[in-house]
Amino acid sequence: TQGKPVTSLAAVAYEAGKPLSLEEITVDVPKAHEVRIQIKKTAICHTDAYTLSGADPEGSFPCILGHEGAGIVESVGEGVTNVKPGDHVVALYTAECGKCKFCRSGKTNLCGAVRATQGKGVMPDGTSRFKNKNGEPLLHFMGCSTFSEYTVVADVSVVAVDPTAPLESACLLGCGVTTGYGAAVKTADVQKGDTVAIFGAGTVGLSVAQGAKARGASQIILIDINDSKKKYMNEFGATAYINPTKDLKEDETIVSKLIEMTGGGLDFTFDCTGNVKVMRDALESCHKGWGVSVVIGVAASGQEISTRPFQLVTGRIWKGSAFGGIKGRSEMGGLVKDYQKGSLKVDEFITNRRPFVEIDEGFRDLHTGDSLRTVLTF
Ligand code: NAD
Ligand code: AHE
Ligand code: ZN
Repeated sequence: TQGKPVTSLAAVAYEAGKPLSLEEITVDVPKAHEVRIQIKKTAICHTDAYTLSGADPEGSFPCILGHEGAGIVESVGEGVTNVKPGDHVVALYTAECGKCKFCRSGKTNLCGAVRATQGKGVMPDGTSRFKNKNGEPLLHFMGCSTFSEYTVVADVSVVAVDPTAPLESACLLGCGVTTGYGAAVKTADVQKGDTVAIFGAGTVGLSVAQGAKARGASQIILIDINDSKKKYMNEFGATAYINPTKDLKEDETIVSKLIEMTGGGLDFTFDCTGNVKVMRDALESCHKGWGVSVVIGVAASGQEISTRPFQLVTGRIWKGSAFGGIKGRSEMGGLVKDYQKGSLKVDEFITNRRPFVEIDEGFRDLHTGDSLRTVLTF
């Protein structure tokens, strides 16, 4: 197949809010500094559902969604040196070129190399490698497009991983697990004895919990409005669970309850819901003087956060985290090693396994609230 377009089963999102279309598409050859991957496993992250719903201001259609995927390099374009055909790889929606202002800063995992074209759904040369049977181009998504058996990504957007690690586990490191774990251990840098509250007990929130536990947090409080999430709390190290729609007394708010439970507020809080009202509660339940609230959740187009500036004047810090602050190409190998030696839980997030053609059911799994990750197999 090297050097030729390939036919690929894909789930095409033609329009926001419309069902995905399972069809055969054509995936072009990788150009210079591009890599064609045969995706073996892809999971569905809440962000895929968010963009499909039409809530993402960057969502452009028709496109091929999916950004939590792992597979095998099928072919590479000219000038690619970081991976070769046969390598087991994870696609990275946060690229790492190592050369741009962001990469060189040492201050962030964000990379400027391909982000502008990535946001427009095209490869760095401004064109797409996907087309449907009618020859119409289909857009890429988050630089990954893992809802296609074959995809093309920029070389800076892919990392090779130990081939002995199962690809179904590696794929979860492409977003949810890494995002939450990294937000706790890197962005927040939780320390032994710290108190932590996590709003939203999905894969991202529970991964924050496991990061906080790894750091020796003294209290890890999970907040979710869906009680089917409570059963996961012990597995990932949470010490308490609150459903604010049921577990509060009449004169309590989630903020007052958390402040009371922690003798003044949390050292760290995390929003893993994408709800801007929840983001405010997360900030306001931080301890005066030093509490840090980390926004991870992705809010719909037009939504804005607000609080009284006095909350910040009195020492609370509002910050955000993308991909857990993790630099994908430099740090993925370490996460895979942690997984292999048993110190990073990954498989525990796989609650459903399905063939790729059941992708619609996979989205339904996500919306029932009972599942964590559905892994789809090509
Ligand atoms: P998920 O759907 O699996 O989990 C979200 C959880 O939040 C669910 O359990 C849901 O019941 C709960 N929830 C919803 N509204 C709530 C509320 N008002 N109060 C408390 N809990 C509430 O999603 P996920 O895949 O874990 O992703 C979580 C969020 O993080 C999403 O917004 C996603 O888009 C975002 N995300 C961001 C990054 C990043 O790098 N910043 C990466 C991955 C995901
Ligand atoms: N496109 C949206 C924002 C989407 C967003 O915030 N994405 C997260 C990753 S979610 C993964 O599941 C992120 O890391 N963003 C940083 C980046 O560079 O995209 C919008 O509002 O325009
Ligand atoms: Zn994601």
